[in-house]
Amino acid sequence: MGVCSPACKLPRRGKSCFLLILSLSLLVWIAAFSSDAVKSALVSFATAQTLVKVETVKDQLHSWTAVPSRINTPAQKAMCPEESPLLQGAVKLDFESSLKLKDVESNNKDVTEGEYEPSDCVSRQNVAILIPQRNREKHLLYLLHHLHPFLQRQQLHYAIYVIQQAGDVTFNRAKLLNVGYLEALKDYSWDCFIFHDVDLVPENDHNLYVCDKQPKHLVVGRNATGYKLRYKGYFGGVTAMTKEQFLQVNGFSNAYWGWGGEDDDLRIRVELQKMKIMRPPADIARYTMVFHKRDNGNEINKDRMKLLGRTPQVWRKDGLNNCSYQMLSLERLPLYVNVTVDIGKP
Ligand code: UD2
Ligand code: MN
Repeated sequence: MGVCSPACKLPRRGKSCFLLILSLSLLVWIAAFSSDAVKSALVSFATAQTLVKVETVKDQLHSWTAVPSRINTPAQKAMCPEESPLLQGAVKLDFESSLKLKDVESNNKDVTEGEYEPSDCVSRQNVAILIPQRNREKHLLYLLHHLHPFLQRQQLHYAIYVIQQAGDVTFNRAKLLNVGYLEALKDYSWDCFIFHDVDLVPENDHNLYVCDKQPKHLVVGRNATGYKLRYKGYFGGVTAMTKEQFLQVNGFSNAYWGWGGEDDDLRIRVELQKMKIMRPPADIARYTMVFHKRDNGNEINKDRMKLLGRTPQVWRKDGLNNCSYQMLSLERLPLYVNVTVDIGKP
């Protein structure tokens, strides 16, 4: 048995109380007779002690009054399954001439300003759909009518952007898609971009609108071509690239005015980066193209072969990094973000 002070004879709890009082009086005593520096150090020490005490009391209170946390905080959403249980496979498409925008809006009440996300799980990718458009309002209506439910069945967080070329100078699909990419990224850091013709409606919802390790071409076949790939290397219609893949190729060229060539140019850019184009199986990657004639203002681009020849030399300087345009308006409509832009002229 060693020598024992009166303090050690007290019960454990009383002992720590005694020690606390002793040290606090010591602090008060030093504070009263010491320099300002020592004083402020002591004050912060004492404050810290008090905070710790308050926190401990709070914790204690919480444990007495706590209700199960799932009632207080919203449940953490799990990742959506790898394959959505909502997929239907081949779906019957309808192109009713009486279809109205109001009908499509009322069928898609969960879409806000063109954006949707699943309520019960976290989407595996965040996807921006970019649609270049001029004077194709009816096609846009049919596409919205089918695409919104299609994307929702895929359990995606997505937003649809329609990029309208203002004026009537020659159309430039590729440059509009560059604008769409740049503008959509101002809203959200989308993982994946789908570059989508306005007149192509997907027939099978197993054709997933997500990006892969390589750029994806989603149109293997369509009604007008007997559902066959038009030619080897064909990369038009609907394509999917991640934010990084598209940046790596410097986007589309801005130099293709009128019909044709811009899709082949993008393929060349992809190949120059040693990326490999992937395609879903032919029985899934099927589209119906709404019938149309060649538009006024989108005549065949006679320079396209010449332009394609110089892509390996110019792609670094012609693309996202020199895409100049003037935004005329950005309207957040119920079913899509409507970007109207002046992209200049050839
Ligand atoms: C093919 C490609 C398309 C593109 C084009 C050549 C397929 C399925 N599609 O489409 O991706 O490479 O050849 O440029 O092979 N547009 C308007 N208003 C216009 C003109 C064009 O909105 O006045 C838009 C619209 O989104 C349309 C797209 O540009 O779907 C392509 O134009 P197109 O449909 O006239 O050309 P098409 O069907 O030959
Ligand atoms: Mn077309």
